[in-house]
Amino acid sequence: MRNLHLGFDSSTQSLTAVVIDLDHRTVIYQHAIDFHADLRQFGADHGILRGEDPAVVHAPPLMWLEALDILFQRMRDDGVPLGEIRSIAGSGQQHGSVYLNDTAPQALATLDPARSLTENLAGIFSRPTSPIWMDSSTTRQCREIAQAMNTCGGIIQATGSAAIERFTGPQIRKFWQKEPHAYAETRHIALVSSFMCSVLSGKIAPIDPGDGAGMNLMDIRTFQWHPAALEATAPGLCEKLPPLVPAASVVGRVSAYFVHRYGLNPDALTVAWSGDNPCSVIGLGLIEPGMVAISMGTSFTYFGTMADCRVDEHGEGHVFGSPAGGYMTLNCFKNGGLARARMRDRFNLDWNGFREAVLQTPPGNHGRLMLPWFEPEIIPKVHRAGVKRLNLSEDDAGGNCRALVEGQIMAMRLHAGLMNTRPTMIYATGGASQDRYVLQIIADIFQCPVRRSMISNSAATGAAFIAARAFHATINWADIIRGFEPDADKTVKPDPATRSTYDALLNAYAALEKEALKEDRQR
Ligand code: XUL
Repeated sequence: MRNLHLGFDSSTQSLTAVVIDLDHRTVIYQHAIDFHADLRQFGADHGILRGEDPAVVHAPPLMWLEALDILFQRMRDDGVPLGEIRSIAGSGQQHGSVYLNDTAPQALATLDPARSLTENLAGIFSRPTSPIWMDSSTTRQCREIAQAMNTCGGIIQATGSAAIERFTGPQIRKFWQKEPHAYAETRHIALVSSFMCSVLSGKIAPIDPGDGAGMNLMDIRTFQWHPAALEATAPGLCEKLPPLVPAASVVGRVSAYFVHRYGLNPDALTVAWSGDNPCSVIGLGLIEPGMVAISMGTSFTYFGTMADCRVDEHGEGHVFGSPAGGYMTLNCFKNGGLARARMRDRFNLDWNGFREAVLQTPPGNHGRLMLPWFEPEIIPKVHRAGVKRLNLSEDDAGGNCRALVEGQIMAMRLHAGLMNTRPTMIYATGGASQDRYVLQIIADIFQCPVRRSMISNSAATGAAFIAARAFHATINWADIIRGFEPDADKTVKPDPATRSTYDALLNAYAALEKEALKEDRQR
């Protein structure tokens, strides 16, 4: 039997599977189901449901289940040796929560392989939709939780993050306040990650410290539920949450449903899932403290590992448990990939056209600037969406496209937060990292070499590494990930001639941002 391990990534817009062969250090298969293209019947637009209130952003969990069935079917049709997979883990979009009633454990344990997952599990939800990380409708609940936590050292010291709108605790509090009956009917609250793991395992699955830290509910030092934070959030919460377990813990064996329906090995282990950012830390090989990555997916994130728990008292950055042990820090920018797509569409371009537009203007864009806030932003905290321009006409395609890309990267440098020291190497991943010109802009703005990771699905690949690590408990992390990254020279070096241009532009950007934030607070 081969040494195969499967990692999933249940992200905002797609569900991806990556299968690795640990003996041969190769990714033998990867495939994604795109929710927008393949699962329109669930009514979501690019994987998300919007309410009348633009701050409310949910997703239908049944869509994720249907995607899981389709993906397994696809793997089987593509000849993936599913019977030789030894362990399965996964990555989930962080913070999103799934609400289950008391029929869930029995339904999960007795899945009928003759019916689809959506048919089997349609009745287990006490809330039909799941608030996800793009939801920013819980400002009031954040304030209440932060206030209640002031008596015990503050929410940042306790949980590693300020009370943040998209984090699970404030979302749970809002649910309890607005829909107390549905909250009372909720027997189990899962994260996207632990929900998907529950389905694979046939039982309610635990939460790991990587994803648990994104809830405003976990003690960031002990990796246990924080009693005061639970109390500040909603009554009876402790009984509704699953246990927290160390990263890469074995949960059990794969549910018989997947054995009978798709031919998985009944002995295949299921392993606790984590958040997409913690999984990317592993997928990118950031196991040494000080390594930094920029991930450019739906959101843009700036993250890296650190040995000790240092929290950001300004409340912008977050500290999560790293699956490799120790900690990771994370800054999340909501106006990432979707903002790029909006700008591309605004000028009717494809990605080649977008690149050509950017390259029409030189680094620094002759001082033309944009604050790319198509959506309310997470860092810096912007309540009301609105793109701001300086020296830039709305119709100037080249100027706007470059100003967007430069603005997104300058925001990362400006808010590097906890990772305040200048990085010595940045690993880039996610869709936009395919473009060399984007890497050059990152290298120039940070004046630091940038390497595009050749691991194309870093979160799903990280999850496959986590699965392998759980199976081979005696192999250390360095030995699990060694050899997967081809070592061709793909480092993009900064152009020193751009240093002063970008230093000046960054000052102008910071001033523009300060002014816009003042205005946002006044509105
Ligand atoms: C991280 C965050 C996003 C999601 C995207 O805090 O909100 O990066 O994890 O899937």
